Amino acid sequence: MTLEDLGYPVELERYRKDKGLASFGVGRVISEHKERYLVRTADNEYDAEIIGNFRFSAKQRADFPAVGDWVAIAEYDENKALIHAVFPRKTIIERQTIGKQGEKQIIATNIDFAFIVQAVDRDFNINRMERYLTICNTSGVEPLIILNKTDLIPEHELTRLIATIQSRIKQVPVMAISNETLAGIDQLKTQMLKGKTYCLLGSSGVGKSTLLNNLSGRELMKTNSVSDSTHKGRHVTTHRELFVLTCGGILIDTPGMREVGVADAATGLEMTFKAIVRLARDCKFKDCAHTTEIGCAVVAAVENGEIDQSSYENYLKMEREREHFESTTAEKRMKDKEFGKRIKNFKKDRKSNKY
Ligand SMILES: Nc1nc2c(ncn2[C@@H]2O[C@H](COP(=O)(O)OP(=O)(O)O)[C@@H](O)[C@H]2O)c(=O)[nH]1
Ligand SMILES: [Mg+2]
Ligand SMILES: [Zn+2]
Repeated sequence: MTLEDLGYPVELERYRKDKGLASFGVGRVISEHKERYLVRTADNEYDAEIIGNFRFSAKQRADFPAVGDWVAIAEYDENKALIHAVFPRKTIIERQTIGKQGEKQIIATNIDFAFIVQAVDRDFNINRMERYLTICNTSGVEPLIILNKTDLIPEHELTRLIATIQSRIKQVPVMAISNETLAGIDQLKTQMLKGKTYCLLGSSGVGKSTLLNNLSGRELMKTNSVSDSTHKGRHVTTHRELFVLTCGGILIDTPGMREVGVADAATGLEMTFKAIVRLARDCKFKDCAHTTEIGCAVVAAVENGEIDQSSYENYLKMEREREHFESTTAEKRMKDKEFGKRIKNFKKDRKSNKY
């Protein structure tokens, strides 16, 4: 395997030399478990850890390596290595960390395309689709909607679902597949580009791992939602999330997500809800909440059906989440600053023998 097969971009070669990292090996993080990383290089796979220095200089969670990252490593033993640096990321797919307000969690990095996977049975949910879409749009990752398990519904029902999606989500391709009958799988395969990185986004149980296996033609990933939880307990070296497919594409299977909270997703929201945001901007009222105001352009568009009511409600919900995220991080920053000041004053006072 070459680094190009793993998706290595030429730009990083420049960066590597400029930063004096040329003497280190280069690899891609293919899984992470409790600060242990599995790193794939051109001809080896390493069980890697970050150098001690790294932990001290890292200011936040996001500074640590994540699946999809390119890293500079040094081998210290057979199949063991230390990670010295994380190369700049082209894209970062992240969401609001569950239970930790104002914090972001990286799902994967250096992704070119995302497959937003939903099953056509009970999982089907356009609001959630818009959520994933917002996350993709925020990070500059090209989305593609995949409807799976089409074997479970009649043709006309599928046609209706696709029409429903397209009336609300414009300009995002929708593909229908079945892992059971393999309908649409070959077509999907031919669309995938060599050296580009794809990631699978979607709830647990929608068929992401089964799709990965079908795209690779091998049993690479354990399937069914039950095994998702057992993956967590497994040793890092047996658990992989990034795969190079025979079609040349690189595919990342992320663990299923129960919640997809949006973080600082202003750009993404604007892209996902273009029509709504545009109308809101042109609204004649200053400080309009665009909810009940008579004469508001957005309210009028919802009323005359130009904008889908549920899409609008979904937008408002995510916009509130985004605002909440922003105010919590601002608060945190303020606290950190005050804390920093107190320490500084304390040191000053100590110098002048106040203590
Ligand atoms: N009927 C049907 N079942 C599927 C299809 N794809 C996956 N499944 C089943 O759905 C369950 C969850 O699949 P899995 O790939 O583990 O989902 P993941 O959690 O998204 O990775 C498994 O029992 C699969 O066999 C499909 O196209 N049709
Ligand atoms: Mg899975
Ligand atoms: Zn308004």
